[in-house]
Amino acid sequence: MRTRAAVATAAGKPLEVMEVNLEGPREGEVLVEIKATGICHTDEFTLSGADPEGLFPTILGHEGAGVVVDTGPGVTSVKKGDHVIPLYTPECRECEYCLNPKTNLCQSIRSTQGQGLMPDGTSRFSTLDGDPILHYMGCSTFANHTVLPEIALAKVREDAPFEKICYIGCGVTTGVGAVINTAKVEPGSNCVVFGLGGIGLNVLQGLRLAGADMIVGVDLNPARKEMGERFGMTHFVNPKEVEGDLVPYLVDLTKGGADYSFECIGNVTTMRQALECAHKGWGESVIIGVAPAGAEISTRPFQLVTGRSWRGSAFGGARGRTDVPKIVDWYMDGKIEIDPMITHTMGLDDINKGFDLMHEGKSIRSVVLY
Ligand code: NAD
Ligand code: AHE
Ligand code: ZN
Repeated sequence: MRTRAAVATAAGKPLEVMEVNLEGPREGEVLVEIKATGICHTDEFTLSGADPEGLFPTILGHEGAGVVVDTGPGVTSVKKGDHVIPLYTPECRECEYCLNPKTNLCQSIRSTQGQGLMPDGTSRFSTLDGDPILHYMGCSTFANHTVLPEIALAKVREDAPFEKICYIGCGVTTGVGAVINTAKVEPGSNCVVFGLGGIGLNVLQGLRLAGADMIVGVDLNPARKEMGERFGMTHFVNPKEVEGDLVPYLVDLTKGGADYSFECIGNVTTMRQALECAHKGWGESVIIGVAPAGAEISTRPFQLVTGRSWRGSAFGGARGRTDVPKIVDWYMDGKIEIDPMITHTMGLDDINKGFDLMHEGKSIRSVVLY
């Protein structure tokens, strides 16, 4: 079939909206019509050329929601008409990783996914001239139709609006999940969140849900103060307005250091600050931000010797097929908010405007509606 897609032809270039060919689903695969997709900072990161796994030409996008249109042979867990959220972290429920309760990082298709290919090593997308176009993070939600393995689809309730729940495909689950699944924050904790964008605001609402006491947000953009307060932030710190070093300022503010800190920027300097503002003896710092190719983190080992620990969280530690439908329920039950974070919507033809708004710091989430 043919479908419309925003194609990333090369690093650093605007996306090009065009008709592409899409082959139907093979064994264990599913054809999905994407109804809405968010634009995450990770799409921008890969498009910029900073992602060591970034390959071109490709169809980016990994924060979508849609409807099953067709299924390949052997598919049993979803059927035509089901509402689904694509999962860049699949859940096969069989691999060594899925069988280990300590991780959500299913590895059953990770190597082909990282090469922009389906599990059988081929791509379903091509140009109208027949040149292959790569998949991205196993999702490619910047195409109106896409093909995914069934293990990479969470089936969700049908009364949930696509244009909101697409955000659960990455940002919401990543932020809320990092608090609940990864850090397992206890009520009464003092916490610091670096970066109050599409991920950091969801960390804030996760902390509110977990019953954290002090919730400090750190961002260079003053407009994020009001937004952060809406999602439970109790104190805002703009590093530009702090006299002297940020770390001792945060340690003082949290009366000895954060029980938990979260880095939601992707900057190795703020990763170090997040670790070092954690409480001596027990403070845990969770890295969520994705740093550019070649970047490395550093700190004095004494920071760890004296009881701080450094951790990371991918997709909020969530097992997608199991946890994503529950997060959709939380949204539908009013337990978490999504609507105010979706600051802009646009059609596929205007997708590059979504990237501009992100660069300008004007949007939290832009959502493309098909
Ligand atoms: P975003 O652009 O919406 O937000 C980033 C925020 O950080 C902005 O508010 C910006 O003003 C602020 N900021 C930038 N530099 C800063 C600095 N030096 N000090 C303080 N604040 C600063 O991005 P996002 O969509 O929220 O994504 C955040 C990061 O999380 C990205 O690196 C993204 O790739 C990553 N991410 C990781 C996962 C995961 O599973 N680990 C999932 C999604 C996104
Ligand atoms: N390809 C990059 C790393 C990208 C990365 O860290 N991705 C996160 C999800 S970001 C979603 O917005 C993730 O889940 N990683 C786990 C995985 O297996 O990719 C690089 O540095 O090579
Ligand atoms: Zn993302």
